[in-house]
Amino acid sequence: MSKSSGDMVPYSVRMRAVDEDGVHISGAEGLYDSLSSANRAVRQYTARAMNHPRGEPSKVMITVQRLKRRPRRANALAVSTIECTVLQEARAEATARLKQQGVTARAIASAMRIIDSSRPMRGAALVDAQSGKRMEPDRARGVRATLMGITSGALRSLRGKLARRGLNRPEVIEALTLATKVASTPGIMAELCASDDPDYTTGYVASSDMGYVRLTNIKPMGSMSGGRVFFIKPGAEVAKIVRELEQVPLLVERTSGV
Ligand code: WAQ
Ligand code: MG
Repeated sequence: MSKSSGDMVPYSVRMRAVDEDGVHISGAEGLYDSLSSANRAVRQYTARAMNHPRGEPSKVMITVQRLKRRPRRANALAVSTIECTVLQEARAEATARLKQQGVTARAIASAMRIIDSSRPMRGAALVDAQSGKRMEPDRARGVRATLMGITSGALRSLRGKLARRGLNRPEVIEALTLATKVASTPGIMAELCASDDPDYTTGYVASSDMGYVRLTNIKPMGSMSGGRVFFIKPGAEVAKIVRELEQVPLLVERTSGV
């Protein structure tokens, strides 16, 4: 969980756990406005890494880093949920919404293959929204969206709103924070996500225009597959998108509707 407030230059705290083969088990991060809150986050993230449905980690890495610049600020995307009873329905809903954003059928098909892969990437694939071509420089790793968090005030407000819908969970808050950063990145048109956790079958599609649209049953229960695809505008400068995602911190400071 991430917390920060005021105008202080915050700390980024990041956690990553891997198994003995170096395969990803879990990760989390946030921005914190003091060393004491960063320290609390370190303890929470460590506990999470040790108790994860993907398995027991053989290595847990925690990074605490003071940022050199103040984060960019954004309002959280609005949250909605489409209850789908079967995978085909969830995929059809995702497809319809991505098409509305201008993503072609070919690019959507390419993205579905990525999220169905049984050995998930650490990061996201960048897929050209027109041609469906993979654009990220490292196709095994993908691109990591990082240096993001939510202010303590926005977090309180968001938890209240999510709780009224039974959605006050770290998975939702963290994915919404990430999706908000991704949607606010120039050159990115939309996102598709399915968790890589075998017992987490809800995913989402998102953009600044449609908000954060949750889709239940986007993957089969028990599946180790999952992934993220960021659809990029044809002709967008890939290096610039990667720099923004990896190096420019973003703080969610206000919530929208849930
Ligand atoms: N940047 C880019 N890609 C990432 C990042 C990141 N920081 N973190 C994870 N990914 C990719 C990677 O390929 C993972 O395998 C995949 O996304 C899924 O990550 O509203 O839990 O952390 O109920 O398993 C969404 C629904 C849950 C939440 C998403 O994703 C809700 C989730 P996970
Ligand atoms: Mg996961």
